[in-house]
Amino acid sequence: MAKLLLVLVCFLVTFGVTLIRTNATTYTVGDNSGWDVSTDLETWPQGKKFYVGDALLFQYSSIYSVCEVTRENYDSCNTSNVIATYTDGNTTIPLSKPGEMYFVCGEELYCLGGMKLQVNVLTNSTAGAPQAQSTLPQPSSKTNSPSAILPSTGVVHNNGRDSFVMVFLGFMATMLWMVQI
Ligand SMILES: *[C@@H]1O[C@H](CO)[C@@H](O)[C@H](O)[C@H]1NC(C)=O
Ligand SMILES: *[C@@H]1O[C@H](CO)[C@@H](O)[C@H](O)[C@H]1NC(C)=O
Ligand SMILES: *[C@@H]1O[C@H](CO)[C@@H](O)[C@H](O)[C@H]1NC(C)=O
Ligand SMILES: CC(=O)N[C@H]1CO[C@H](CO)[C@@H](O)[C@@H]1O
Repeated sequence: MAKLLLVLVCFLVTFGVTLIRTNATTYTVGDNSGWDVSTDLETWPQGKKFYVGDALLFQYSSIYSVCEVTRENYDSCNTSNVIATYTDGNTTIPLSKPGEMYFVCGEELYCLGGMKLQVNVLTNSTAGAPQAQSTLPQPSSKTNSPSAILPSTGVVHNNGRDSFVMVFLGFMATMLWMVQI
């Protein structure tokens, strides 16, 4: 019985970690309005948390472009020296490192008209999840408490972002506990 349980726990942990790791979010900039001079791009990022591993999807018409720029050039809408330029109309930009990222429209006038975006990319994602393995129960352990069986609390530290996973793992832990009795 203990062996079966261990296998189940291993499976769950693996499954849970996979679930967390594949939970990268792609944000469509401006939502349905897209990357457009009429979109309120200043308020769009508010209330959102961008993590390393997420991505921004810029959707825009061919009169626009997307330029990643430095902070100085963002402030002044200076696109003479950009980090990267995209013009394909449907651009996915991965948020691969923490820190501020700045985007403007390549047309200075649109940029001055508010077509610019600043996002703060956070590190507090679940990338370090495998640490949960160190708390796996020993096969000889005779504990009956669900909290001892499932090390899920060690997995997630990001303000309820993956609360679905937590609830799911908690549910499975309870199920396991009942099966064991
Ligand atoms: C724009 O930035 C470049 C270098 O980043 C600088 O050489 C140029 O003077 C700037 N242009 C304006 C109008 O500020
Ligand atoms: C735009 O890109 C996204 C992600 O790469 C893709 O899912 C979507 O189908 C694309 N849309 C169009 C209109 O090409
Ligand atoms: C992670 O989030 C906590 C609070 O939720 C915060 O105190 C901490 O500074 C964050 N760490 C990083 C690296 O962002
Ligand atoms: C499956 C899963 O956990 N999805 C979550 C991914 O993260 C977003 C927010 O960042 C949640 O809304 C999803 O529920």
